[in-house]
Amino acid sequence: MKKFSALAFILAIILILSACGTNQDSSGDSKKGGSEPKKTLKVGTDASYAPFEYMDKGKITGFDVDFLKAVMKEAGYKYNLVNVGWDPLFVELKNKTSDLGISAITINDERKQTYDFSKAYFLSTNEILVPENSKIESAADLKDKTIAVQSGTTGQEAVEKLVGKNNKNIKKFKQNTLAIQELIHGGADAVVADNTVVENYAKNNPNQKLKVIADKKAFAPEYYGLMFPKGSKLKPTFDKAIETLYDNGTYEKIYENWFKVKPDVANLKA
Ligand code: LYS
Repeated sequence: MKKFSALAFILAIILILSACGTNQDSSGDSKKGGSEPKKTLKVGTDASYAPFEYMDKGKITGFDVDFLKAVMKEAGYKYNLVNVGWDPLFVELKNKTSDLGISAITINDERKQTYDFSKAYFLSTNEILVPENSKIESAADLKDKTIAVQSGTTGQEAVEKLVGKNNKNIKKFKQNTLAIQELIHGGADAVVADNTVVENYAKNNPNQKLKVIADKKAFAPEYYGLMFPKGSKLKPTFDKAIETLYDNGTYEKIYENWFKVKPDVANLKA
């Protein structure tokens, strides 16, 4: 009798456990049928960098936002996208109070020491935004000019390389939109930021009479990635999801929707 009830007990446990497994699978949360329920991820961003992430009618909108949605669907995660701001985003990921960040974040060696990155998902480079009548023609002309940048960006870094790290002519702002406002109000001669962002601004605000200057010799190509706390277990899952979006045409669709041209997926995958 005792033996029987012990057996029944074990059988009951096995039944309960396998029922849990089925539950997980049928919830549609997990494509791989992982044994642990997936938590809702907190994703940090700086929603002042159109067209990647910006506020529109109270909602965070942009290419990154659509890309993130597709990646999360593919990876089988629920998430909350939170506008934490640029500098705080790095703090959040360092302290692991966010699970990942998406914010037109350039993958570079310095950041790689403290954070992990996904595969690349966007090709970018810095460019110079100036008034239409500006005499600035290249990065070399930025010497002795007042330059506005978003602090803690590769734009700031590039400008420091050009004019010296502690140069007083560099004005740093918490948001790129504030750097552009400084230019418009005459407090700066130029803004250096990601090409897509400055081109987007000049095009969408024709009455501000701005133009954009590219300088391939001064500004190197950069790639955006999702940024994770160092050692995050999420990286392989998200790399795989991004690869799938490249292969099944979803990435191309989202990209074309925002930029009206086809992306160079082969280059991004390389
Ligand atoms: N891509 C640049 C960087 O990672 C600028 C990003 C700014 C985002 N608000 O530094």
